[in-house]
Amino acid sequence: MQLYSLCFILDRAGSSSGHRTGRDPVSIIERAEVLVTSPGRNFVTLRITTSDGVTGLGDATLNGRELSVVAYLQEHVVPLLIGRDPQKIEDTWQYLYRGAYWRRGPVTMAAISAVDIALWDIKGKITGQPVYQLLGGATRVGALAYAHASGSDLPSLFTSIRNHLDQGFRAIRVQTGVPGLGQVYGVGTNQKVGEKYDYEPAKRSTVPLEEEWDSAAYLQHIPAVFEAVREEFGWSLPLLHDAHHRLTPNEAASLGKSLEPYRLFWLEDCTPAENQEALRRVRSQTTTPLAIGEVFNSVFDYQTLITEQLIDYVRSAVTHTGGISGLKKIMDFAAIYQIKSGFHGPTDISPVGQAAALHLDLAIHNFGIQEYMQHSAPTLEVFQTSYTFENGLLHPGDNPGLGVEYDDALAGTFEYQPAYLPVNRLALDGTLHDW
Ligand code: EZ4
Ligand code: CO
Repeated sequence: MQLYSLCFILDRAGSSSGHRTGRDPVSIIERAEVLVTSPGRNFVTLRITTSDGVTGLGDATLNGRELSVVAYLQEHVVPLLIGRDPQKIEDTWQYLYRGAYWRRGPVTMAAISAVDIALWDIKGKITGQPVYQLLGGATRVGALAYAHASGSDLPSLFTSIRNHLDQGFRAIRVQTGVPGLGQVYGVGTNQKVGEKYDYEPAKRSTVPLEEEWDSAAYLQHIPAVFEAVREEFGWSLPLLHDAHHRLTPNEAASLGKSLEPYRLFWLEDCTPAENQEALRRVRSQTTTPLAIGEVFNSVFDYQTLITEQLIDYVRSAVTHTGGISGLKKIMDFAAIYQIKSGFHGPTDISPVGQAAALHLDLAIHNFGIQEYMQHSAPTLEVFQTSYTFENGLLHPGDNPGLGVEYDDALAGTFEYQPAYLPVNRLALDGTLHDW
């Protein structure tokens, strides 16, 4: 008898589910499909289907490097998923991260994110609960969202801010052109009065566009922009600004100081932060709150920044940091140091990734703010969402799972097109400059 049960266990261990943690699964992962569509910009989605016919969606979009994640998923992840227990989210996460030998990196982590998000979606549908309930339930009524306002000059910037305030936004990111420079990244087409935000289009080109940059001209210009915005819109409106990693630590410290009088909600990506120690210089020189992390993909990218309290906000996306499970771990670590969330939510995070962020936003205690750029109409026809925006707050809705549906037929009409983020070179001499 004993021998029989031993054989039984061995047999199960060798079965397609491949591991022995707990009870036999009620259902198994039967199919995992990597879906690519381009309704205005490229999105990569993983759809996992269980033997019970439950489906879950995960976002795997890595802007400008989309097909590398498609290959990683198709060649190295999908074959490992088939036969696994869809309920074992944490075990699958560890299996793909710890078990891969090659840890971290944006491609690997975007792939793991997609699996993790899709499995949370499935668990929600199996249990009949929205994902935020499974994460501990709501700790707030909604997630404060911030919009992107921009203009090439002050009048067009003001129009853009007013348009967003009219839509109900209660926090605004401010970006402008810089005198003497041409197109500046993050500054959209100038809006007309009452016009809805012109979502940041993907740059559809087979090579990156090149833009000009001049840090001295930028540092000279930006404080005056914030002075003008405060004069026009008052002091109670939370204002944010993104420097897109362009400055040295010393320049970043100087910008932080010169913006202190305008009481920013945050200054984002003031300097490239792969050298985390560099932020000590910035932090010691200014009380302007700092947000970093949209290009990070693991807790180790944040280790010094968090333990030394060199930042105030974690900027990661659920899509790039190992999914809901990965980002939740980072946020729990950050909470000990009074660091809050400010999850990345541009239009290159798909509505699936955005929905996943909103469930996490609602559940974690150390929520700060959520970026909300609003996807284009074609994107929202392919990805039908249940999240709402009211009174400046986002809510993920109460559908079981994430609350996003994918329209296959429509998605199939939008073929992938190579698209790149721009690069920038110094206006002075063409030197390729930091992002
Ligand atoms: O440049 O999402 O804060 N938001 C940003 C974005 C990023 C793009 C990169 O893929 O900086 O606009
Ligand atoms: Co940014």
